[in-house]
Amino acid sequence: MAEPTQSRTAVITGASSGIGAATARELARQGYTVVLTARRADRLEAVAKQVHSDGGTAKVHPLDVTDREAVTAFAGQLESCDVLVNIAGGAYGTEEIAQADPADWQRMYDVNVVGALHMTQSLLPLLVASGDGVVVVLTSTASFTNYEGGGGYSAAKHGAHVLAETLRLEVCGQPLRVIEIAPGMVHTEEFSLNRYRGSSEKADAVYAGVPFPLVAGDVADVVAFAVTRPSHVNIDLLVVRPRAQAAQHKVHRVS
Ligand code: 8X3
Repeated sequence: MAEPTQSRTAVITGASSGIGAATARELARQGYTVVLTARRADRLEAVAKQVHSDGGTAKVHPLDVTDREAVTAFAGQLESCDVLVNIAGGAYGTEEIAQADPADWQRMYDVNVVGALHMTQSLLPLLVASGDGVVVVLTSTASFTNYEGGGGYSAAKHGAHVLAETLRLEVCGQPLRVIEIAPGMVHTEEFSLNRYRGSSEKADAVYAGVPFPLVAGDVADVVAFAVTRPSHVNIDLLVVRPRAQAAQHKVHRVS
């Protein structure tokens, strides 16, 4: 059974939409005070409203995780932090290596890896001081495999996986759990749209005919499950895919 979560604080990055927003709502439902961070203040306010209407407590803090100074300032004004959920991330472009824009690769590395590094480093003292801290890194099945046109994203997600694995080794013995959640195909509002540079036709084609791809709430449910285990239980890595996706290239579609 999960331990009581009264008055514990969870900071969620990428909380303005998709998996981040769903995770914030789920953790709030489980009794956490959630601190919502992402760049878009208006979207954060909308998520906070949903949390409040569910009966939860949410605070909003607009933040770009790639901006080190802003992250340091954010951490400096937090009184406590028990859980950090690193969800901010994304894929930009589907070009193969021969044509890929290095700027896209840089951007993906910055948000998926360096952003999580900034947040984790800055909140580590509070997480350890809580006596039962949890760091979640949301990676991807792309952290463990490669596919054509996915090189930059996969490289970044491999990096995020390394961050989680290395941190777990380095903090062993301290009151801190490090959890990696690696989802496969998740149909969210923005992920594929960003990857396909705003083409909804191409973004929708990714999920065409797939009976029940995962949705944001499915992943939020898994994150909340992992976070709310008793404090001696560390779920190192949890891979979650829709039943229709047996492997990256093995997707069942119906016409
Ligand atoms: C996204 C999963 O299958 O698009 O993190 O690489 S996939």
